[in-house]
Amino acid sequence: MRVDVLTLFPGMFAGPLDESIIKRAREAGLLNLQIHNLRAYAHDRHKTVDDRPFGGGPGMLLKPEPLFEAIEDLAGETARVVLLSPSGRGFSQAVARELAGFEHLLLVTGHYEGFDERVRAELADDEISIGDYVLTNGALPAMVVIDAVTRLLPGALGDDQSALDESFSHDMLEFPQYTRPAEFRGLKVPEILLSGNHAEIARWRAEQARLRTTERRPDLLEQRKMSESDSAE
Ligand code: 9D3
Repeated sequence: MRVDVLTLFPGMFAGPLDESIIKRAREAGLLNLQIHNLRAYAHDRHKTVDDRPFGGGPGMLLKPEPLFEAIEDLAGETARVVLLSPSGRGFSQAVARELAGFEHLLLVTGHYEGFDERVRAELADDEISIGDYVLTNGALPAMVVIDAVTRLLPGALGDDQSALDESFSHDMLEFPQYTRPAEFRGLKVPEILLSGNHAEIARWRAEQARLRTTERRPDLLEQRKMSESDSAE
């Protein structure tokens, strides 16, 4: 998969995408990632990329001209153009799966108060937010999307890890896990896990997962009920 990123802060991308699974996916040729500085597409000698909103109000907007030229240049006819903005639809595992199905993504990150609306209307295929909190710009959200999408590319994960992921869908939190030693600073591992009784262990884990999900993420159980009733004839 090819992923191009258009950003005012290319320096933010050095580091997080050069480690671990993303690093390996890039080295293996599964991910061809290129970071582009929007400022390189500015027209004037001051490299202006933003301006004040018509009608007044706080902050600045990204001007249409550099964005149009950059996106037309980088997207060609092939790329899925995805804006990162607080007004986007919520990112999720399901959206990551959708994006992983495209051969070429162009992620366009905003800042300040956002994009001139004509960019949205004419160039964007999708617009994504990673959650309801305010960040300083869209660089970290773009990296979150790249991370979640890359690990879904065939061959990016070890076989055991991907198989594990399939059986454990994202509608339940994980059960508590322990490793050696069986007692640490007087803190004991639950007896059942040392019993060797695999049926009992499976039952205990399922119960713990459900208790934890009820406590922390009741919304996940509600979604599960809804998808169960959806699929019942
Ligand atoms: C006008 C009020 N603000 C919207 C909540 C303006 C604004 C604040 C921060 C516009 C852009 C930003 C920078 N954030 C992003 O570009 C961004 C983001 C985020 O802040 N939270 C979650 N997901 C995303 S994706 C892009």
